[in-house]
Amino acid sequence: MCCLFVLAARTSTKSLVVLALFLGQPNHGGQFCSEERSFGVAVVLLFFLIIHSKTSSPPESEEATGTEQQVQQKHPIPPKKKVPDLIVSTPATTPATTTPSPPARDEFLGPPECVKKKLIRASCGLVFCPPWERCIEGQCSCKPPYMCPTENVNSVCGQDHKKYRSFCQVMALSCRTKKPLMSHFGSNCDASYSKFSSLINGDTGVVKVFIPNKEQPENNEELLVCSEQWEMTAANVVCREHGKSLGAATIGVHEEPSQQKCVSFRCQGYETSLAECVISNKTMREKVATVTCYDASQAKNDEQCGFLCANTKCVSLNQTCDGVDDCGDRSDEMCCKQCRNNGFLCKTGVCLHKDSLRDEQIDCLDGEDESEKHPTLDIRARSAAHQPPTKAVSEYISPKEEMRASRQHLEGQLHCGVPNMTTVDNMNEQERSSHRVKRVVGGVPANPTQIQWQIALEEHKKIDCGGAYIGGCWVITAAHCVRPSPRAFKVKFSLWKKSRAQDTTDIVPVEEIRIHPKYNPSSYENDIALVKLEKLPFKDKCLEDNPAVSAVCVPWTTHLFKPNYTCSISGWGRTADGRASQVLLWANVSLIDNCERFYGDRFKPGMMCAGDLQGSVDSCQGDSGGPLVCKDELGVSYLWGIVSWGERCGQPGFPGVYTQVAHYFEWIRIHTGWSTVTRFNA
Ligand SMILES: [Ca+2]
Ligand SMILES: [Ca+2]
Repeated sequence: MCCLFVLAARTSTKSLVVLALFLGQPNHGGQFCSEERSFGVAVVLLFFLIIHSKTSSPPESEEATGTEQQVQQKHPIPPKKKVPDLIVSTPATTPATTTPSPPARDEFLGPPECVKKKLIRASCGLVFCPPWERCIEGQCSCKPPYMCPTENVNSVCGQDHKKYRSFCQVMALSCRTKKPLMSHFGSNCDASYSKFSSLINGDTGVVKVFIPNKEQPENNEELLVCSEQWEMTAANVVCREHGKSLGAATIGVHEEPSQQKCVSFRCQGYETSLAECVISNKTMREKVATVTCYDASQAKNDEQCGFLCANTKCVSLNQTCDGVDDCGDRSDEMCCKQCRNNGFLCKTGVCLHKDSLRDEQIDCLDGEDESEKHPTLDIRARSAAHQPPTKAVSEYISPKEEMRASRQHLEGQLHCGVPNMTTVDNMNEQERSSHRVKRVVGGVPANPTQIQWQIALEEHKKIDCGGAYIGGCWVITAAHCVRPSPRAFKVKFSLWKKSRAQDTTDIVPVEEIRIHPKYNPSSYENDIALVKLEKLPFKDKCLEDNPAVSAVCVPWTTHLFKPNYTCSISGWGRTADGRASQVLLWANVSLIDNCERFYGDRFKPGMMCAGDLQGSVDSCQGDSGGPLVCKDELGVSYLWGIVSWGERCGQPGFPGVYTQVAHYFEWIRIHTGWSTVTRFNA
């Protein structure tokens, strides 16, 4: 299949003329249409002339239809098929007018179509898995314990009197057996040492814990739980520890006439025992925490229940969307429009506990909870948490450091999405004299080393397609740009002028081309291909270190960026005068949802739209296969789309269509391996 070129022009009257033309017809044998190309160029010019003549007067609808027909004749229209429903979850959108029965309308919880999906803690399209789990097909799954990091970790004693290397390792084992295993941090674990235990008083509901003192076993302590920080999250954990799978029903306060020694627990919700939570602030109090565990017989039917958790537990409506895991499976926090009680709303609609803000762990997919625009609530508490658990006075037992180390270890495996700014700045300096580049929206020349993941795909000495470098030996492009003959292709890194290499340009031969097995050249479904680069001689890498080349991150979830988000596209897009741009161009585009409204059933799952509904040339810049890149809240760039096809772009109602990269995450991961494609949930 050959060549979708997107052509764009900007006329003096600001009418924007754009054509998407297929040069030649789709074919099956992977033949490339070099002969049709000159004919195609003539057609391009002809179309340009037709359209250009119409831009001087306001277009009438009949004329527009005529143009559409002409264009569509060039566009292969697949046979009419029933379009499968596109799965687009947009918790941020307003609920449909027909609201299903419960849950009742609430200004915090919703929308209902999200609630119906029964999303939980393990729904890793929306949240992160803990370090001992990885995300497979949208669900967190237990990892083998050996995959836990081994540096900067503290040993842990298990309830089985065995010593384990790290918190992560114990949790990975617990994850598989679904039974509590952790007792306490320490290395003296044999049977002569006591273990962590907890007790719920059958009459009062008062929670008592026994915490081994790893330094001085003679100072082992029996303590109550202080009521100040006592929340449902921790109450659920202690009930689960005692065999109540649905956790706690209520929490409360018990007052004693005299002061008692107590500690506070802060849990995340995934724990199988209070031993795995942060234990802090040993103090004296008259008021202590109580719990009553949830009995399955307490279950109410749908009408009586304020909110029915995914695990069938019933909680009240005002327990939803407050950042506290009341359900025990987090299902009460997954579909929110706003958060109660100072919870923090991620753009994915998940409410976080207020303590998750600026705690140095990314909790929102886009990192917004760690963005500098949010002030830290308690800087002192944070710096105390930085110290090793043994030295911290208040948090005397805490897996937080371990969690942080594990996440850092995992997330530090891959560097992507952050260009090398030194290179950009240096090159800018060099180019400043000859090219004064104004950074405005809309197809402006890039700086020579600005878009460091952009590649040019050269086929038989001709560049018709772009692509994106995702790290290792891998490049992603559109399936319609390639055919399975690696020798015909070369990948050009850090190319700026299309026809002339710059100092930083690297040209790498291709070893293999993997086209998506379900790519359909007539409908452009699954228009994605992986290009595997040839290794350097006697080396285990495919390109020499190049400060002007950086990998872009591969998004692992379709929830990372929402409609209307501004992203950028780049390529050597052609202009209406038929000539390709000599230098790499870039432009801003917005993500557009419900693209069926523009393209009907030609818009398929795995496709995505972007552009400008007002009709701007921006959406058409860039060659096929080129990257559409979105930046998250921490400045990390993700390859969100691949330029695939478009029609009459630049006119209202015809946004550019892109391959939605996140939709193909599993396919990409299987071919390239975890370490190439993702920092998170791996
Ligand atoms: Ca809640
Ligand atoms: Ca956080």
